[in-house]
Amino acid sequence: MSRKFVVAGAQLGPIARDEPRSSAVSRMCALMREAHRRGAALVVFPELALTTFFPRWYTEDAAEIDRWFETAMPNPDVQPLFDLARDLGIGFHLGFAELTPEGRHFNTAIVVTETGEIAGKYRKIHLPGHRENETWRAFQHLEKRYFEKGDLGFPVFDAFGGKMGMCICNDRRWPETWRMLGLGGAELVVLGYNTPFHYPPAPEHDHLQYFHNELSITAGCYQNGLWAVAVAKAGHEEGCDLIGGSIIVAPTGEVLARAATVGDEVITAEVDLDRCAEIRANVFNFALHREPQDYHLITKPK
Ligand code: CDT
Repeated sequence: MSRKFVVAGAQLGPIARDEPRSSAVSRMCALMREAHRRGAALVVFPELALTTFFPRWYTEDAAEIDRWFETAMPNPDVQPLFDLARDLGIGFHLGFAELTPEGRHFNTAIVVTETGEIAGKYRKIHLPGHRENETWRAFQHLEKRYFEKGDLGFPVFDAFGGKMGMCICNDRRWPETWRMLGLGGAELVVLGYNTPFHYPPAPEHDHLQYFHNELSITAGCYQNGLWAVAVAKAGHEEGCDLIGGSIIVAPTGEVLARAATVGDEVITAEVDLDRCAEIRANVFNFALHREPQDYHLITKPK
């Protein structure tokens, strides 16, 4: 496969609490068709793309929570997306809540090839928010309650003619995420996010949400010489405003495409994986310039 191809980000607008998965999947199919019409080989959907962002509600009822999770992937609700992708010959990235046969809960993402195979899987490592009901907040952010920390590390895998990696939402704010992916050789990182505009512990930063999103992703790309497609679930969802700002970023840190709305929207750009070398063979030539013997604090247990 050519190392030069079009990628698409398929931003989703809000998903209502009572919106069935079939509706979310049919919206994603429409976006996938549009991505294909624009020549994309790969289309990236957001974090937890099949449902509303349920960690905003507290419950002690395990059954109530488990209904947001997928026990198999694909499953009958999601099969139309897999079928359409294979018919069109397009790959995709999908974020979803995963409930394993052992009863473990993860915030998960997969990359599916144009032939319908799952080429890579990632389980979110940096889980933000809190465990208990904090009633002073305008809304909850209970990822620490409902998910276990991912147990797959930061895998880098072969797909779309290059090396790919994933991270999920809060992971993108951590330089360690990008460095692990960069050291693993990733050339294209795909990620989804659900980022509320309002951050209850530090509301004085609310106006910086879009800036911090781009700052984190563009720095991660530049400092590791890799491409990224970062895609939001956006808009006014169940009383909570989620930022949009989905972007496609080059290894130079330049933003090549940016969503203009907070609704369902496709963005595209041409990716040339060989351009990673512009950075990796030069300013961030890891073999030549990294000094890990002086970085011991980074890996010291907390
Ligand atoms: N989904 C997710 O990880 N969201 C967080 C919100 C801020 S922390 C409560 C993020 O980093 O965008």
